[in-house]
Amino acid sequence: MTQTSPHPGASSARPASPARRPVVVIGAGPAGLTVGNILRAASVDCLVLETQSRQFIEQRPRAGVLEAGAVRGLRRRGLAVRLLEGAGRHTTCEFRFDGERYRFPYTDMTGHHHYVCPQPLLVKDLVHEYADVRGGDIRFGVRDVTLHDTGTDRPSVSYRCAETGERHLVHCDFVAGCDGARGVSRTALAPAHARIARHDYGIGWLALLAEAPASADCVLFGVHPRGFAGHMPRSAEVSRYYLQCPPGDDPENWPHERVWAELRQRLAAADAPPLQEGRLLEKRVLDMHDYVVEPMASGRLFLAGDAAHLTAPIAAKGMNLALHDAFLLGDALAARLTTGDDRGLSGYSAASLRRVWEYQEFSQWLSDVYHGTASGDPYRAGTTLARLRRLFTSPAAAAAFAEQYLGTSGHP
Ligand code: RFL
Repeated sequence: MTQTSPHPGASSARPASPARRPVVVIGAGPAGLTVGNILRAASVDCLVLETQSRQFIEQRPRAGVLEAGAVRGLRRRGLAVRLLEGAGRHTTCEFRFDGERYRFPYTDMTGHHHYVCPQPLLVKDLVHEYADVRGGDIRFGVRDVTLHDTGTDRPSVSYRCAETGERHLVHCDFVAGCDGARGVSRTALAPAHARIARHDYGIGWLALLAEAPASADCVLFGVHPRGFAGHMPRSAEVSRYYLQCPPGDDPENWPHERVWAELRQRLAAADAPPLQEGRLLEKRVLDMHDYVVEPMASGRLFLAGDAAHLTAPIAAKGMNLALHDAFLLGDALAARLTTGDDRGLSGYSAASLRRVWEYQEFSQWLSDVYHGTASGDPYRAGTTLARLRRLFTSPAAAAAFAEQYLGTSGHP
């Protein structure tokens, strides 16, 4: 069993790269920072390597909705406690189709709700806790991160230092690959042992951030023959919108006027208040696709979050899954390195993948609902509307949807 070494301190007077750490965590997103924080709380030393600057990751806009289970998991580990105390809550969502509004008050139905938590705020909080409070070692702006010998008992990770350009090699017992969809960890999995399942929806979403207050008191889903439109209130100043578009579309094809005209049409419904329009702060096209790596571990390398699986933002599950993985992996690594208990690590991949596949299936289901009426296929349009109406006429169908939407299905 590996002994943890005394910790050298936080970020200010940064010592030279360590020669050895029990764990090297690659990537400082929600997954990597949560794993790092759990390890530090257990007095296990680790090194977090991140290609971007601290300022960049603390401002990168992405997710905004956390499930109650993820919030419980963070609280239990003493993470983001104050941030989440002040977080807003979503209790209802509203579907708009056939020119009507259909409210879905899931908290009244189930007692559960979502938390509004912009990802940059969570990341900022997790970096602060890891580096400034728990004294964790983190290197920003690193280059050319390379994993070595992860199939052996003596893995290592090398990287180029941001300031000096020097190459460093860090020996470790375990590597946590938390470097997201575009990282390098996934490529280090032994090809003979890992399978990547992929799905392409053939659909794009224009993801927009508007400098405008919310246009509704809850999340809106517009299911329209011209394409899906979504609205997610974020803060008093900024709101998120989505517009279905062709995959690979150029955001420049969507000038201000076209965006708002299209949102007005797709979110139109009887008695709906007008949209609060504003300057567009972000405009990017996301091609909707999913992948799942199975198993999520090989030798001494364990993947977590988007590095292991991508769920298109259709069902807003990615950050929640990343945190779920990180809780399991952080706890398992801490148990292995402090008591020698190996059970968490050996069951990690199977336990994570159960929830991953559950959310993949929900994402498929929801994609059919969101995009069916715009498919050009009258048969799909008809079945989509039948599904939607059932949510508002069948308590059993409503309960099943609420369970998956809230992430409470089969989970305490
Ligand atoms: P991240 O957040 O991508 O973090 C990975 C980190 O690794 C760094 N990195 C490397 N570091 C070292 N070496 C390398 N070679 C590296 N390569 C990359 C990166 O710079 C980065 O800092 O992955 P993580 O931690 O797995 O977290 C996943 C979530 O970020 C992601 O699933 C969510 O953002 C998805 N998502 C949503 N999830 C939700 O649960 N609810 C939502 O409402 C929601 N909305 C969204 C979303 C994702 C979106 N985009 C942009 C894809 C909305 C959008 C628009």
